[in-house]
Amino acid sequence: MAMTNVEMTNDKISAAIIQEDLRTRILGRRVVYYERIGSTNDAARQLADAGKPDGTLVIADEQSAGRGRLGRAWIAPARSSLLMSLVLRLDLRPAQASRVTMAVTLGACDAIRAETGLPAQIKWPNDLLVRGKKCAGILAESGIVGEKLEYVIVGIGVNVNFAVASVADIPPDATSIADELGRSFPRAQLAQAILRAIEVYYLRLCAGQNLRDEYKHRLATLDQFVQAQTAQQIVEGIAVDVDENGALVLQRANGSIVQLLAGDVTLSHRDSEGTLGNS
Ligand code: BT5
Repeated sequence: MAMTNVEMTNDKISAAIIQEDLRTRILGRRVVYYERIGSTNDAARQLADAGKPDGTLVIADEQSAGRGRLGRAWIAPARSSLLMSLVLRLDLRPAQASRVTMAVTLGACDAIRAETGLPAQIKWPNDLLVRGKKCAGILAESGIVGEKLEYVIVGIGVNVNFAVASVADIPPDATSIADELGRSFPRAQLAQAILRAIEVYYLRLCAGQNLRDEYKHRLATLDQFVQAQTAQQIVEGIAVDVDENGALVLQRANGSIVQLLAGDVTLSHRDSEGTLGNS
């Protein structure tokens, strides 16, 4: 879709705007807003290290060093996106930290669906897709002291009011809410809905419930043949399940089962010769 300027004239974000009629119990009860910052995840970590409470939110209009996983960059034009990070403190073991990613990814997915009507889906482990294109990414980073998970910082980047094709360095398999809706969408309204939706899952997680079934049902790749790139290897197989810690369970062609805790997944297909290719 050709859209050159989808920036809204009055799409302001501030701590007061986010907190107005927010109606959450924990998330966003404290908000720190920056017009421009390196990375909201770094700012949130500093606040967490300084003892700021569960649910503290950092939100920015622009990042000069926004990042994804493995040192990758997260690109967002100023005032175009949601760029925010939560300080979350809950009683989990370090090995269970990815349950927090599940809660946040689920909440963001539900809120985008409910607010915009767009068919958002989860791409394991931390992306949101609309019609197969990435519109949001989640970056969770643990704060571990000794054996204890002291906090988890979860960053959420959502492409909202810009034409993705107009921004260099954003890959072509990305999209924005505005690209998909054909009109801009108020960022603060979406941010509030995301916080409310995450909180529902977060409270369930804190109460000891598991989010595996909900997460699984929103997965774009369930029952599909996928190729997963991990730090060590490339694994191919059918994505048959997700375990309680969010690990992707793949069934390989020889029937063996592999569980992946982290990685990047590409949807693959078998061509007529039965060999594999990416789509
Ligand atoms: C992610 O990493 O998708 C996590 C992104 C988290 C961003 C938020 S913004 C607020 C908070 N503060 C931060 O500094 N970060 C978080 P990953 O799965 O590694 O994907 C990164 C890859 O996505 C890049 O290598 C690009 O290929 C692509 N990418 C970069 N910007 C994008 C965008 N705006 N939309 C879609 N894809 C993008």
